Formats: sequence, C-alpha cells, structure tokens
Amino acid sequence: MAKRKGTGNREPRTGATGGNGRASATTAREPHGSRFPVPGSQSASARASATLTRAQKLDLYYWMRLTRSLEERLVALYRQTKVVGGLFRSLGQEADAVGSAYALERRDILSPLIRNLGSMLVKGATPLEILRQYMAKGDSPTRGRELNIHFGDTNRGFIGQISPLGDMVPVMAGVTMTFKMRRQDRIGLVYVGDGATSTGAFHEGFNFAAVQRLPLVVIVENNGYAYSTPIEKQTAARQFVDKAIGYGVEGLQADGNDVLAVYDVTKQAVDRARGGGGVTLIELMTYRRKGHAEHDNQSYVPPGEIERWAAENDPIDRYLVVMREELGATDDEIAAIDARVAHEVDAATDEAEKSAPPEPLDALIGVYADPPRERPLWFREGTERAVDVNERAEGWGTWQASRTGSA
Ligand SMILES: Cc1ncc(C[n+]2csc(CCOP(=O)(O)OP(=O)(O)O)c2C)c(N)n1
Ligand SMILES: [Mg+2]
Repeated sequence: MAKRKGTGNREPRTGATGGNGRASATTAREPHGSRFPVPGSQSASARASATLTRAQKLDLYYWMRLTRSLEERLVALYRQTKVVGGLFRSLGQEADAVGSAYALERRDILSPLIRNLGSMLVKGATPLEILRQYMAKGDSPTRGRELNIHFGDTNRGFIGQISPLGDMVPVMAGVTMTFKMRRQDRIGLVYVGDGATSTGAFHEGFNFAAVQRLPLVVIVENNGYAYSTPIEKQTAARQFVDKAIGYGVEGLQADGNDVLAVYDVTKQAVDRARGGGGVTLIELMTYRRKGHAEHDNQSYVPPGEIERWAAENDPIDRYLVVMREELGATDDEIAAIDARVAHEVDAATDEAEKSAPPEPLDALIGVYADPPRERPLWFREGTERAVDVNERAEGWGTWQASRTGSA
C-alpha cells in the first residue's frame, strides 16, 4: 500500500533537531506529549539563547509585537485603499523572521521575503519606511516605484528582494562569495518559502553555495502552503530539511513558532558559517494563518486548521508565557512594550499619511544616469497623442481610423 506522505511534516516540532542524520551539535530536545509544547519547559542550559540578557529577551517580544501591530495597521490602511498593491502578512510566523535576524551581527546581510518584515525591522528598517513603501509615497525608499517591502539597504544589512521565487538564493550565494573572497568576517542569511524550494534557482544557488562552502544560512520557512498549494503537493520529500543531504550540507529543523528555538538554531548555523563550516539549511516549522495576500480567502484550507493554530500555537502568546514564567515579566512591563509599539506605529502612520505621491519624473531617477529632460510631461497629454506621436508605426493608420474602423 502506498505510504501516505506529507502530513508528517505539518506537525510542529519542539526546539532544534538535526535533520539529516549527520553528527550535529544541535540543541536537540525530545518531543514530549503535548501537540504544541510550551517552549522553555525543557532543559535550556545548552541553548545559545541562554546567553541572551533579560533585556534582549524582552527585545524579541518587542520586535514580534511591532511586526504584528505594523501589519495590522497596514490591513486597516489597505481597507481604506491607501495601500497600493498587495498586502502580505506574516501572522503567526513572526518568530521566524525576528528570532533568526536577531542571531546575526550588524555587519551580516540578510535577504528577506514578503513574510519576513520582522527581520527587516530587526535590521533597522523603520515603520515609517515600511508604511511609505506600502502606500507608494514619493518619499518612500523606492520613490513609489516598488511595493510592499521590496527595498534594501546594504548599510543596515538587508537587501531588496525580487519576486521570482528562489532567485535570492543565487544572489546571496554571490553576496557571501564576496565576503569569502575578501576574507571578511560576515555571513549571509536567505529566507525562502516551502514553495520556493521547487525552483531551479533555489537548486542552482544552493548547490553553488554548498560546493564553495560559502558562509550562508538558508532558511526554509515551512508554513504549509505556497499560495494554495499544500506541502503534500510541493515535494515528495518527507521533510524539507532532508534536502540538505543532497547538497552535502548540515540540515537543522526547529519549531518556527518558538522564537528562542529559532534564535538557537540560527545562531548555531551562523556560528558554523562564521567558522568556515559553510552552508546550513534550516527548516522552520510554522503556519501561514492568512491567505497568500490580503485578497486570498483561503477557501482551500481545511476547516478548523487556521483556528487551531491561532488558538494553540501563536508565537506571541507562547512567548508571553515564557516571559512571565521564566523572565518574571510583569503585566506592567509587557503593557509598557505594547504601548511603545502602539505609539511608534501611530506616529509613523501620521507621518506617512502626510507624504505626497511620487512626481512623474521620479520614475526616471535612478534608472538613467542622465534622465531625459525634454518634454517631460508628454505622456500626460493624453493617450491619443502619446500613441500617435511616439509609438504608432507608419502604416498602422491613424488613431481615429483605428477607432472608427475606417481605412
Ligand atoms: C518562479 C515563481 N513562480 C511563481 C511565482 C508566484 N508566486 C509568488 S509567491 C508564491 C507562493 C510562494 O510560496 P512559498 O515559497 O511557500 O512562500 P510563502 O508565500 O508561503 O511565504 C507564488 C507561487 C513567483 N513569484 N515566482
Ligand atoms: Mg509557504
């Protein structure tokens, strides 16, 4: 009888586990009975996060809360039609981006995707930039020419993503190759979704980075879906971390909704890369609680699945338990962080709302070294004139003729 595959890799794991059977100094912890175990209930002494200060651990909460609140604000703006283009949420996945980016040094570079807003915030992107970018304002980082979080700043350590899935893997292979060739003590981190692992670009980039032993960490964020495609239809592999075997690199897997486990497993891979040990593939087990984008009604998701993850495995709810029980965080302390986040998001929204839309000529700036100056507004004089004067080939007849059908 054919073995049913796929469902096994939807179960969240606890902590970090070696995924490819190779010897690995992981922070492996035995799963216990609970389906969604509360983090921190295991021995924590071997964990890298054990060396984080209390303030740093509270910081992790701040970044996750900021990510969620900023996205919630974006939803409100989207419904007011103030967001231009799609809106992509990381609801329920905030721990992945935040915990992993937190394991990097300032000089390291990461390449985020649409669900990694939190990693950009950790790296220094501001809520104001994000809001202006989503609202396509003239003073947004890309002057209104690119949407959502498609912008980068190498000084702050995040590079601008492009949409074709998997393509950032070869890009980051190139980035980390420069680190290696220049003998710089820097590493790179690239995020991909489960869907992106099926692309040729992912394979080529990964293989190249592995062969060259580049200082690169590849995070596969397994959130169960690539648009409407569930992972059972994405891969015949039992789990994504198994792909590490084929590339000859270390593979690790962690509970992506446990921010400390994400930090631990990323720090382990980062340290290996920094020490010359090459690429690590990390599979983070999480769940996409919203549709691919705000317009997607998730009709393809089995009933109850989203609600179950929301009720039982929310990364912020889970971390609040850790904060209270292990860090002794008080209600007042938590409320103060929440209030700080609310204030920052409100202030950034007020500021972003004031910004003007881009000027038409902005479209040319940064594209041409010497942008054309003559008749800058020809395209605003009407489609008819624009087509006739600039595009209509001789022999096509006149505009008027094409409209009326006369020769
Ligand atoms: C090569 C390529 N094919 C298709 C698309 C359209 N597309 C954009 S996002 C997406 C789903 C991505 O799923 P996954 O990689 O799992 O990331 P997630 O959205 O779950 O974070 C698809 C199919 C694309 N951008 N690039
Ligand atoms: Mg996915």
